Amino acid sequence: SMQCYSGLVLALSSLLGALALLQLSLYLRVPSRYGKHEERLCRPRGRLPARCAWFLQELPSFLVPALLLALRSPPRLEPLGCRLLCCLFCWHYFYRTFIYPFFTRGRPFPLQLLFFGMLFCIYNGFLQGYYLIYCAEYPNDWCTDIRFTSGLLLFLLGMGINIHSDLLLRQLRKPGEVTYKIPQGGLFTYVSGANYFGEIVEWFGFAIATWSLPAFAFAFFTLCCIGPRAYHHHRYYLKTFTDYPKSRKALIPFVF
Ligand code: NDX
Repeated sequence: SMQCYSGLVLALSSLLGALALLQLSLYLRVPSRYGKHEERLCRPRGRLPARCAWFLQELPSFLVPALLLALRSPPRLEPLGCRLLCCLFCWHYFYRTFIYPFFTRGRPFPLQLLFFGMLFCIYNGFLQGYYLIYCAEYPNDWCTDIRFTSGLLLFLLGMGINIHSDLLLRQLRKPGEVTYKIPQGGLFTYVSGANYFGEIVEWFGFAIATWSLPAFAFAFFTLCCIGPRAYHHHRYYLKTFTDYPKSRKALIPFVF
């Protein structure tokens, strides 16, 4: 049966950090090619409807930790913190897999990126789940620790911002439409990447609540993955709409 190999956790977390840096260097200058940054040349055969693509891509991030949690024998009942934190992770990906895709009005998604996205979700789902279920040690009163409570608060706040902002984006289109408009309302009043800002806050909250290397590595990865994308979205809007609000920042309200 499985047990905790701390060397494995260290190796996988370091690789995740390295991938984050690779992403940052790749995507600071050119954006990742999906959504509004996809090249026109791409053949329609190389794409899948956004619904299927997001469902398939994110499913492993829900399934892998959920299975690890369910199948661990003997079941890990103590401490409560481990199960709770693992459930938070699964909760986010339950939303991202079973709810978000069914409402999206996004363009068809490139198969090649879908493939890498899925690999990433398997990798990260395994790392976070394995660490929390087999390795993490928390005192029995972790649920009242300031790191757990403040992290959980940030997680929930970030998730709220992310879901609300994605909802505002979705409402910019009628079903079947694929055009881009200026996002309005909510945190979009302050930043072009309001949904990304929420997602980043969420995963840093998760990292603080778990106080773990794998979760900090994932929060850093998220920052390096969608941070540059927010910047490219911002540039796209400034280039496309002459009446784009001048005071709006790219990612962080009032700062950047
Ligand atoms: N999926 C995370 N790397 C990614 C997919 C791509 O969940 O090879 C990371 C995730 C993957 C990436 C994933 C991992 C790294 C990959 C990358 C591809 C290359 C890269 C694999 C897995 C890679 C190395 C080198 C390391 C191997 O038509 P449309 O689609 O543009 O429509 C959009 C619409 N919209 C508008 N509609 C009208 N008017 C406007 N002005 C509009 N602006 C946007 O709204 C969409 O339908 C929708 C949202 O669009 P957008 O562009 O704002 O968000 P999107 O990027 O699609 O993300 C959707 C949500 C969002 O909440 C975001 O926070 C979350 O998913 N997300 C996304 C990416 C990664 C991630 C979270 C994370 O790291 N935690």
